[in-house]
Amino acid sequence: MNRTAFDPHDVRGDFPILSRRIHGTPLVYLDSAATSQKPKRVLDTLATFYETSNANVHRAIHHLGEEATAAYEGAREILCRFIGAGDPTCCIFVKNTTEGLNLVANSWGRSHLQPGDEIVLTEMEHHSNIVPWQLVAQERGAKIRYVPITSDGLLDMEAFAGLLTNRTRIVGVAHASNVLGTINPVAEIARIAHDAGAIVVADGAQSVPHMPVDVTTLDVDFMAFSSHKMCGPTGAGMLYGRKELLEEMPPFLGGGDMIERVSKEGTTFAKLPYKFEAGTPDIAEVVAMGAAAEYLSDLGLDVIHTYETELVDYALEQISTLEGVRIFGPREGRASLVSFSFEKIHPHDLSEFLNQDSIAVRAGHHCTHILHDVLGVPATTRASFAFYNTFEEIDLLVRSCRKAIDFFS
Ligand code: 7TS
Repeated sequence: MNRTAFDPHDVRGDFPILSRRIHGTPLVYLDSAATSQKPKRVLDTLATFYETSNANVHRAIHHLGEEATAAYEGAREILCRFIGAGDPTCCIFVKNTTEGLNLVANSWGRSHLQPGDEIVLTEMEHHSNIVPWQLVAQERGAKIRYVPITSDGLLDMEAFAGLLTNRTRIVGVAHASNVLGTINPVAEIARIAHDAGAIVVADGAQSVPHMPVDVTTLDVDFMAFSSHKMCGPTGAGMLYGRKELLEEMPPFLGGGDMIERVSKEGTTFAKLPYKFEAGTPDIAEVVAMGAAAEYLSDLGLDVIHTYETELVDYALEQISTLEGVRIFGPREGRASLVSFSFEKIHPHDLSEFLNQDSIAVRAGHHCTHILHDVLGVPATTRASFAFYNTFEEIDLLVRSCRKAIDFFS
């Protein structure tokens, strides 16, 4: 295999946690889809903010208040560029992908859905792009339809087109599946959905950290993603929304910072993006999320994507040599994770076994019950990669799986 020039050893030193040994063995962290590790630049940004600039935002006239506000708004501009949004006022800080998707369901969904309207989701959605829609559908009397997946783990695009009706209001789709690794053709989905008069809500949790994502080219109406999966801290995330939609949407949460004027008679709301940012935000985390986006941009999202594609191709090749393994998802064009199972080993037993070799993977349903029902397995084992992972770590994973197969047979 002809590999790219990117060398993960050049960046591993940026991540203090990667030099940990657990029970005397070097850590092999293969759970970045759950949460990524954080480089020193992000950790330093958090500490420096608290050590030098800590103050609340958008209120104090004093020097620290101005510095904190500038850092917070600076992060919004960095992230706006990072996802090609064009207009920072369309970029709303939330606490994670889940909150971003709940914002859309509660604000746009509750104010637009009528009884008999339809929401189209896919069978591979994470619960955070299902449950908020189920809640609002129940309240508004709307119906949910699910786009089936093919045996290769791709969306059945013909079935998708067939599910759209003149009652379809919303299409919700994961840009990249956290279990199958499938990268869905979001631009094509948006074109078809828009032709049918529906809006598109994309879940970018597993795509934004790993590949160049441009919301303008994809032409989505909303996209949510989390800081903690893109080398940033927990507690921060972003919802991008199309301006015309955000402007006419009612607020999601009410409180300080999101108002223009409050009187006994009622309240008028602040302009975008503040209408959707009630209360004191996760200021330091947002600032450090900006540092994470800059760190990834400096490495190059195209470089990251190319390298991670090589990693996942190698992982697929090696894992497929294991006796009795079933691998889920497409063989090509996928995000950097592999979910697999063995008929005779429970995924929890396997992950416990791997843990003894200091290898961290995730086992379970990965918040995708509907997908696991369709796949016909209660749980899978998932190894998920980031650019700081190495080919040698995949060899260690496969070697440890082989030991587990011997042990459990
Ligand atoms: N959407 C997808 C596709 C995800 O993978 C996740 C988290 C979420 C949404 C929710 O993100 P949060 O930051 O709001 O929690 N996925 C996983 C996972 O696969 N393992 O742990 C969390």
